[in-house]
Amino acid sequence: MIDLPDLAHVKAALRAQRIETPSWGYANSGTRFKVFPQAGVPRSPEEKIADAATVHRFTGAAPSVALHIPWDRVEDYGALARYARDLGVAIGAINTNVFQDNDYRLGSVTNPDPVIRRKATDHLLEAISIMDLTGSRDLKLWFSDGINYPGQDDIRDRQDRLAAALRQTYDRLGEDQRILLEYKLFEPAFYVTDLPDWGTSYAHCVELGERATVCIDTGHHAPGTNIEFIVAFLLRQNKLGAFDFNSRFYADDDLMVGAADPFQLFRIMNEIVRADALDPAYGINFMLDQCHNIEAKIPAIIRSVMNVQEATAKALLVDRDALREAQQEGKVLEANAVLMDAYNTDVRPLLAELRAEDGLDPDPIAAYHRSGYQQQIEAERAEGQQAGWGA
Ligand code: RM4
Ligand code: MN
Repeated sequence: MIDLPDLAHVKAALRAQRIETPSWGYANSGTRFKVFPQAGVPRSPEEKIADAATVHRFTGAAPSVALHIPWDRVEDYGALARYARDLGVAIGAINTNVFQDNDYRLGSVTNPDPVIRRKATDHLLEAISIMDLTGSRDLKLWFSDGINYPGQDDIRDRQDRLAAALRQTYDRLGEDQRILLEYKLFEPAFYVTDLPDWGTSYAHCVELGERATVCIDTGHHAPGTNIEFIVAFLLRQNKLGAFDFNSRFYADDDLMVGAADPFQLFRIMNEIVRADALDPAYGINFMLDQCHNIEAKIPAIIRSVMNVQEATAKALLVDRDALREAQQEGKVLEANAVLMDAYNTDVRPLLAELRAEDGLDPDPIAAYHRSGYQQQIEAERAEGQQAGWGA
């Protein structure tokens, strides 16, 4: 008989868990074929923050919201941060955007034209100024830079240009600020992407220094990539800074985390628990980076937070002593069974109990639907321009 880990310990770990939601997840989104607008979608950064605060109100686990510049550009960032604080959430990572300007056809920080490289780097520096005003710790960098045809540009020169822009950005960071460097295999570039994988991101982070760490977007790999290996490796090197959680069946699908492959999410969280890296004090930012193209947005984000909690609870239930013993003794099937026992445990009653103990509704989605918030935003936000990828 396997001893289950002490439940008080499991509950304490789950209570401490924090998941950051993305402002753009509340806005309209779609594919290149069609964006289907939804009633009640925010028209401003403030309304996105209000929705994020609502997710936090029902889950108790999502106390920060990531912004995306320029989609969330405002006159007064200090006021925006105060607005968020009054609603019970903090401004999280600042995401930069050097992929939507006409100037970036041949790249942003890796563009062959130094004037365009300057403009792109200035945007990254501007994002740090916004962090100064909002109190954000994390600067998230994702570059769509790359080339489509062999010979189009010099692969190595582009690495030099990337390194130079990252250096300038890193040197501008305040003491408590850091860079989260994201990578993505392909799209929009189809031949070379300048930051295609975790190894490239890791190497640039090592070159930059302690305050540069890798961000793993779970949708940014080749099919079949073993993401938990990347997690384990980066944790061992102290270079895992963040996740952009989502799930995918094919490419960068940006579906709800844990929807396409809940077992993969469990395997990832298992490495996190193995490294004792769950607590916010460890410094990993567990963010969502998702788009809800056809499903209702706020319930989808609540669902996503719950999916991460469920995978985490299962990872916390792994009997570490039994696992280690089986591993040491080379008992392959027994070791695998320890993991599967935890994965196959229904943790929903445990999470419901935890929420009830904390004064939350045990069923956050049902509570959201009962709350009237959706009807309220649909009425209040009937007029005006809904937020989307361009605003
Ligand atoms: C990019 C990347 C970034 C996110 C934007 C919206 O593909 O994943 O993390 O900020 O999308
Ligand atoms: Mn991402």
